[in-house]
Amino acid sequence: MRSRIVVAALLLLLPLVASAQAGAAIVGKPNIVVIVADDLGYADVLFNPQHPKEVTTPNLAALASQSVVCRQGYVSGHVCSPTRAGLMTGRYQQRLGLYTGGEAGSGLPLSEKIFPQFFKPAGYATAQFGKWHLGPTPEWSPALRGFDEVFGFLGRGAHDYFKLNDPEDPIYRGTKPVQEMGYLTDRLGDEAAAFITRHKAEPFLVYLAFNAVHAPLQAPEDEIAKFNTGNANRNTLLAMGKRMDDAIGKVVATLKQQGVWENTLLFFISDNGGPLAQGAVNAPLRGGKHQDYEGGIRVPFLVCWPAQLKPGECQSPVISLDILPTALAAAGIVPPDAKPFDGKNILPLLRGEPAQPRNLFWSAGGTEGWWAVRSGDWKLVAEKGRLGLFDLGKDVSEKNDLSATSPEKVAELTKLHDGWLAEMANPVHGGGKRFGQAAPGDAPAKKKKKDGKAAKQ
Ligand SMILES: [Ca+2]
Repeated sequence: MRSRIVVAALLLLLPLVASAQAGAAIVGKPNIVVIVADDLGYADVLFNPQHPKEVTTPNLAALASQSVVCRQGYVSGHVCSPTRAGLMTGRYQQRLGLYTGGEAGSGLPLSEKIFPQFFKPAGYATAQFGKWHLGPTPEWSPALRGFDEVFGFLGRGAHDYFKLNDPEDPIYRGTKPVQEMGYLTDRLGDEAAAFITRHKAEPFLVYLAFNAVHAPLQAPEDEIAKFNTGNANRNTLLAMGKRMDDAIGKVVATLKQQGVWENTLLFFISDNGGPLAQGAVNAPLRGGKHQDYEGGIRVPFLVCWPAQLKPGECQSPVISLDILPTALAAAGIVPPDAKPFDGKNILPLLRGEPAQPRNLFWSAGGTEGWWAVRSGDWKLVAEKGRLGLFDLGKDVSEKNDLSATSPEKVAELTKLHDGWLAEMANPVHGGGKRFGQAAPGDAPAKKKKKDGKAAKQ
């Protein structure tokens, strides 16, 4: 009888032992902070040596000096929403049929396991601040998809920076619309900093997705007055960037003040290139947002982990899809039943190990007509069927189209892209995967007789 009692007592204690062990395992796990700027120009940060002189981002410059600066950091989409779908899943968003902003913005399928859902079971406190753009209505809320705390907006890609209590486009805390005051960029920084302060004693995941510097061009007047470029749009854009830089400075300062800076793995990217029409500068890259030239898909990209990564530069291609697998590797989390990531753990690369060959792919689907592939330094880019071939090692600005002189390279890269595209799902909003293709499932075009009437089939 006594032994039975002892066994029963031990069984009762087992969960406590298990939870204590889990608690012990959690100690030392890095905090993960993912900061996403919106539509930020490649050269509109001080840590790009080719920035125009009027750019003012001192906090990002200080962060870069403590980071690995990824000079060939890409995103998986040339507009907001597709990139975010890829970031949240670590997989090409095209695998879900999400090629365009309209497709991804209509809703990242709820069946997909996303970033916070990998971290929450490992004991992380999770929070999302700012722009979601992966589903327009509350059933798509990040608060229902693994984020413990949410402060931000759902609807479209943009939000007014001053009207924070518009019932037509609410700011949500969790799933509830709230009445707010202030400048949205400031508020997002404040909220992220407050979350970090509250959760400093446990590992946390913060996804801070600024809508800055996306349209509408709005900034406090006193901030705009600090810029005098001769271009009113650019003055406002720079003021928006400065305000975001201030908010990032506040988050970094809070991590330091709370004693968690050393063991925080922080990523900073823009979701796509800067829109030239709004005065963004992507030098020395060609093009901008909405394009698969480098200016649309190569972005400011920092990775900072003071305890583990020596500051410096990475000259090998990396992509936003790598962020989730890298964060999981850093946290020692093995995804139990995940679909295979397209992204890779880039910690070895960031520590200076040699890069492994990899190919990167982009596609905005048939409706927009852009696609691209990068293999080594070669890049093939297509706009509505018009091909351009570039050697990025010699021509980062994509000025010299080599497609006429290197047709074999065009064929090789086209084949690579075709192979990749064949693995991707059909666009959820219909149409072909590639410009000029018929919509999948469409009846084949009817053959016409010589007199122009449709033949019976
Ligand atoms: Ca964007």
